[in-house]
Amino acid sequence: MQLYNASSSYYSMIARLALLEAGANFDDRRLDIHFKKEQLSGWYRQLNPKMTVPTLIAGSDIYSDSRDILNFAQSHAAYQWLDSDSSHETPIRALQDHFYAIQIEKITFAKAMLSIPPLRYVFPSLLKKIVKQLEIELATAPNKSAVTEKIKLNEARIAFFTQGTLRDKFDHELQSVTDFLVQLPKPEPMLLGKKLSSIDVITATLLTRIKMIGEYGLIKNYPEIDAWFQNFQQRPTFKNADMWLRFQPMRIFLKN
Ligand SMILES: N[C@@H](CCC(=O)N[C@@H](CS)C(=O)NCC(=O)O)C(=O)O
Repeated sequence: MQLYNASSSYYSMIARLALLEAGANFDDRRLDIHFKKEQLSGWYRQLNPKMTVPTLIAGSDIYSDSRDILNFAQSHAAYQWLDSDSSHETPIRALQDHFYAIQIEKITFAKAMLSIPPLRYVFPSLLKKIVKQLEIELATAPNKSAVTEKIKLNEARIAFFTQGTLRDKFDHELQSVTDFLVQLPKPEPMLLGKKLSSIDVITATLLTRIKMIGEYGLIKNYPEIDAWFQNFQQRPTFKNADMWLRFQPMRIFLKN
């Protein structure tokens, strides 16, 4: 198995942590999504037309979304994860749906722009460059609809970053994190019971990101979830999954 992913990427962290927790062996292939923009390269588009990380190749199967990789990990783990117990299927699916509705990219970038005001100009102008490049490619691209979708996505990102009040939009998006945490039951000792589940994997990734952007204070109303997360960070898988509890700009510049 090969996992194409990026060190700083939130959805890649879900994939890394899920596969490690499932005991799956995989080649960890890191991409430079910031400078070289390898997610936009021709060879990668063949694997993942949406041009996002992560992508997992498992034999002849290709999983090009972190949720699919999470569910692949769950079937690999079989009875070792609580997900294998069908009585948990409905609540797990509902929590996964809620988690995947959180706009983490907006939260992360809005926080960065609020903290470092010049980024309000840097991010939109970088995105405009990508849109221009994709528009040039559109004429000759074999998969025109994928390129059109990517242009639309980047235009939506530019609109979010440039229109309206950033602080209000940030607060609104951050509320969805609180709404997710509120639904979690009291850990005993894992989030949904004795065994680990996919909900532990995604919640650990969410709290990792919330910590990285300096918003971990919102956990103060959830001391049991805080205690669960402190314990979770001690797991070898958490350390091996390269979870970014703090922003590491040098690693981005050094492309590792
Ligand atoms: N729904 C996708 C989202 C993946 C995604 O947005 N990945 C980001 C990094 S966290 C990415 O590849 N960004 C680069 C880009 O959009 O060009 C998933 O869950 O895998």
